[in-house]
Amino acid sequence: MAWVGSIQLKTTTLIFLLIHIHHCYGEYCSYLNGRTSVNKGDCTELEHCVSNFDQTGQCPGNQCEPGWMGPGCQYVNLALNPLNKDNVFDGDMTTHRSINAATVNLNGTFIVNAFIIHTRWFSGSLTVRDGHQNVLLQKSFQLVSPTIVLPRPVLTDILNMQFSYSIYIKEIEVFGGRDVALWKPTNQSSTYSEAIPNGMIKFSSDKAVDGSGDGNFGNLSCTHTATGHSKNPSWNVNLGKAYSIIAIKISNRNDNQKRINGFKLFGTTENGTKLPVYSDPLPYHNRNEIVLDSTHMPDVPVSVITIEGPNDTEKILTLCEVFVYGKIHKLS
Ligand SMILES: [Ca+2]
Repeated sequence: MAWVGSIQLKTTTLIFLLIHIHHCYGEYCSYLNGRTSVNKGDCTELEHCVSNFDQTGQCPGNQCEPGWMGPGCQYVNLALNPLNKDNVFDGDMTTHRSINAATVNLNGTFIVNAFIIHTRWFSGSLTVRDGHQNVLLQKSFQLVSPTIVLPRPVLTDILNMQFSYSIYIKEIEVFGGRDVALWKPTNQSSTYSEAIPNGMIKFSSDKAVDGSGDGNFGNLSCTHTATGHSKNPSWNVNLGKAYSIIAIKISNRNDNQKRINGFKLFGTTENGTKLPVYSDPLPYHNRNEIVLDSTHMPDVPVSVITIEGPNDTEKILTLCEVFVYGKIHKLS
């Protein structure tokens, strides 16, 4: 009887837990450390909060993971790139310096909507110019870590910021896009699967838009087309509507990195025209990620992104994530 009683107790506990989970999270996107993890059909964004986001989908105190910013921490920080070798642009709030001017190289031409200047206190004027010295903003502030929205989105590759005096700055983040491919419908020409003790694992096409760029193949967040196919492998994502694309970042695997070499990327317009966007050049070398900035992007909005695999001997296309940063018109 004691054994039956134990089963009954466990069953009761399980039912209680299920009711508790449903009560707490049923009406909202579920989350783990600020990442939406399940019920994603009801969620539209992946919040990159430091802690769990609240019931409105916003991050408490707007505290975002390094490299992310904006409402719900869903926008990418364009200042965080290898060309800005300065502790004002390293994504680390514990490093800082005192400056009266800053030049942000965006590593490509992007639409910029806003930026955040993380400082102790700033009471003075700020002038922001683009790479051609056109004044984009001139304003006085009395704020700690002001979020500054430009009067209109600006297409530029450089931002020059001039402060009225030297101020202590922990970080400058530049707001420039959101991943419009996240959780959108995907397809691939074939799918590789692997046997495990309790069934099969499929390295399906949706793993390239699950929000994780984890390059460890064993962590099950990368796609893989079937082996032994003679035709060129391909993968695509349907964005649902046409977006002006400002950049695409492809996360590659940590191993077998050469499989991405020689890929071709296309964008398809809403009227069905398939435009060549990028053709991977020779010679090849190993890459953790491939960033295609706006200089590669088509001039017209596209609604489908297609990647066609290399025509090498293996003919395997494997992608850990395809981040497609679409143009944003406003902050919310
Ligand atoms: Ca992934």
